[in-house]
Amino acid sequence: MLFKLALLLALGAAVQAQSKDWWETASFYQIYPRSFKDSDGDGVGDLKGVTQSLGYLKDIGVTATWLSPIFSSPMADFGYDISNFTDIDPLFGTMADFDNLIKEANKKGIKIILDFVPNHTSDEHEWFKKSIKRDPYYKDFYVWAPGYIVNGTRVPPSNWVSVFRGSAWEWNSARGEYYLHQFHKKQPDLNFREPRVQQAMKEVLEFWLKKGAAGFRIDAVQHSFEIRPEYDGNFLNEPRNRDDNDVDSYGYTQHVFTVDQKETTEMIYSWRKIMDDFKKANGGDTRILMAESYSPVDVVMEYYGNGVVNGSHIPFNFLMLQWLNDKSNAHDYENAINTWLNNMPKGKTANWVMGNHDKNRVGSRLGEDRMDLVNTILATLPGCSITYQGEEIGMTDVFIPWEDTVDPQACNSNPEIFQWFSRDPARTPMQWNNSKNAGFSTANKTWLPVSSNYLTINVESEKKIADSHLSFYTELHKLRKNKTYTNGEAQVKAINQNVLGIRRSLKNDSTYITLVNIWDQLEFIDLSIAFPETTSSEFEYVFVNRRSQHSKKDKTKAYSITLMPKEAVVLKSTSSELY
Ligand SMILES: *[C@@H]1O[C@H](CO)[C@@H](O)[C@H](O)[C@H]1NC(C)=O
Ligand SMILES: *[C@@H]1O[C@H](CO)[C@@H](O)[C@H](O)[C@H]1NC(C)=O
Ligand SMILES: *[C@@H]1O[C@H](CO)[C@@H](O)[C@H](O)[C@H]1NC(C)=O
Ligand SMILES: *[C@@H]1O[C@H](CO)[C@@H](O)[C@H](O)[C@H]1NC(C)=O
Ligand SMILES: *[C@@H]1O[C@H](CO)[C@@H](O)[C@H](O)[C@H]1NC(C)=O
Ligand SMILES: *[C@@H]1O[C@H](CO)[C@@H](O)[C@H](O)[C@H]1NC(C)=O
Ligand SMILES: *[C@@H]1O[C@H](CO)[C@@H](O)[C@H](O)[C@H]1NC(C)=O
Ligand SMILES: CC(=O)N[C@H]1CO[C@H](CO)[C@@H](O)[C@@H]1O
Ligand SMILES: [Ca+2]
Ligand SMILES: [Ca+2]
Repeated sequence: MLFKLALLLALGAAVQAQSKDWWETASFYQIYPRSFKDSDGDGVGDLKGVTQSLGYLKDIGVTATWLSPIFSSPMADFGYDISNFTDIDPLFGTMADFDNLIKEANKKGIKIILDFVPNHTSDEHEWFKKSIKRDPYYKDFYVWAPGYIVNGTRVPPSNWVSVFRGSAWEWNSARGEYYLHQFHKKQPDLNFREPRVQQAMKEVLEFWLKKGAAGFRIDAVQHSFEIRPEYDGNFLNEPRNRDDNDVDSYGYTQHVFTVDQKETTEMIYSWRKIMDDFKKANGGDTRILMAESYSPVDVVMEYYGNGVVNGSHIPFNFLMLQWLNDKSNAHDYENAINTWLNNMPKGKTANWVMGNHDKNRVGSRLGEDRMDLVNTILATLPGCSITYQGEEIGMTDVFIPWEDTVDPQACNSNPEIFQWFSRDPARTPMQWNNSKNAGFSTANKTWLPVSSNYLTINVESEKKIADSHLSFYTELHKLRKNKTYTNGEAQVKAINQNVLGIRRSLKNDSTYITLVNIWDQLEFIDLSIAFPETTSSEFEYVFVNRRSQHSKKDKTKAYSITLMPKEAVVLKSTSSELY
């Protein structure tokens, strides 16, 4: 009897280990709603536009999306300045449009993740207005400090600098104090040391969970807490960075008191509990947290959990995005990828990110002829792949002159240096077809200009071409659903200076090998040097990019593989004995 029970339990555990939860193998897609699809011709994308495009997302293999903010906002930071966390901005539509989006997305099996922006609100939020008036409930909702009078002049509470340049402190004459804004001055920082703020934000999360959100992507988590104030209500200066003498530059100080305070991880754990409790109470699929933070690896790894409690299901992995550039070789790729895999706590899920609305596009950063290589790598690594809208069709940055620049991070600078800061080039409208405004909008003027390359780089045209960026992406994301990819082991190795190899294997199943030639020489590869188990094995080509001279179904021996410059291929073992 006991023996039978033990056997059943063991079997149960084995079965569980095999079947992954939806998010562990998801193909995520980031939608920047302003630039995705404009349904009403005002030049700005909206929720109805997203709903209309769900079929497209399904077709290309996307299983979950995360939407940049769609909430009420004066748009000083294009939606990251929220004036009401539980209402839809009219620019994007209505609550009914949101409900409809969820309904249609559910029908197609696509999860909708919302952007949660806890660090700050808009200065037009009711909470801030009440805090200014020292309303008894709201007075400590924000980070207020008196500052100093020096020789008759008022000076800020500390030398802290905003991410968007200039002092992070703004004087508010109505309250007679400074408030902290780590971003735009229209984005006052919430005070997470005030339990009422934590409660208010918990209610925001629960509101959207009830509305059907599958989880949240948490914005700028590392900025949530600041050091505690001094006895006089002011704050300690941050130490100077010797190599930056521009007082307005974010690099002027070392951010030891304004980012990565130890309370941050505890807060993430408490938000995770909200997700888990909601599922316990209401059933349904797991609701997830994706935490955005550009913190050091050891800090980010703590977001996963501490071995006792769980944290963010997916702390965004920005290592590839931050470490790789157009000079990187295969060893650099190996290092960026394995640093994450080797540091990740056992049993957690990896994720792979190469772009978002804050960074230059992959084709512009790494070279247009590397876009398919990058998509091949992201799709064949273990865990979640995360695509920023437009990367699947190979969109590139669009030059926006100073006069037309709208991003506050760039507008806070000057015509000489704005290009270093502007995030507009990666935010231009999605290119759907070769009609007016690339099919994005019927407006005469879109909020940012459409790229001039839209006649060829667009969804409709690329669908019809077998070796387009989009066809490759779609093919890879089908391949990714194979069991070896969803459940298998991974080994990532530079085969030489120029070629990266990714081996995916699963007991009793096919082994897959991704090979990408990052540079411009012809390469002759013996696979068994990197992956000894492959000696004398035969492989079949199951994916080839435009540079390849092979066709799918071609066979090759492991010891003699030729790769063209910038070629990307996936090989599949012809027998399953390789493991
Ligand atoms: C947010 O908007 C909703 C719907 O219009 C409203 O009921 C709620 O009071 C607003 N909340 C705040 C804090 O202004
Ligand atoms: C204040 O004024 C005095 C006298 O003019 C001067 O020596 C001192 O440096 C000033 N302090 C600051 C912080 O500017
Ligand atoms: C953490 O997550 C794992 C995997 O989902 C689960 O097995 C474990 O019970 C969770 N731990 C807690 C404390 O909830
Ligand atoms: C391009 O897309 C727009 C918006 O969906 C549509 O009105 C237009 O007819 C499309 N053009 C072509 C050539 O399909
Ligand atoms: C767009 O421009 C055309 C031609 O100048 C004009 O007739 C039309 O009214 C404009 N449409 C809008 C929505 O402004
Ligand atoms: C598995 O990969 C093969 C290519 O080897 C592909 O044809 C097939 O569609 C994939 N299966 C699934 C379920 O995605
Ligand atoms: C693999 O195949 C062998 C022989 O067919 C079998 O005994 C074993 O249970 C299989 N393992 C798995 C994990 O399926
Ligand atoms: C990638 C990302 O979402 N970055 C956001 C971080 O937070 C600031 C302020 O909310 C936004 O401006 C960025 O776009
Ligand atoms: Ca619109
Ligand atoms: Ca903060």
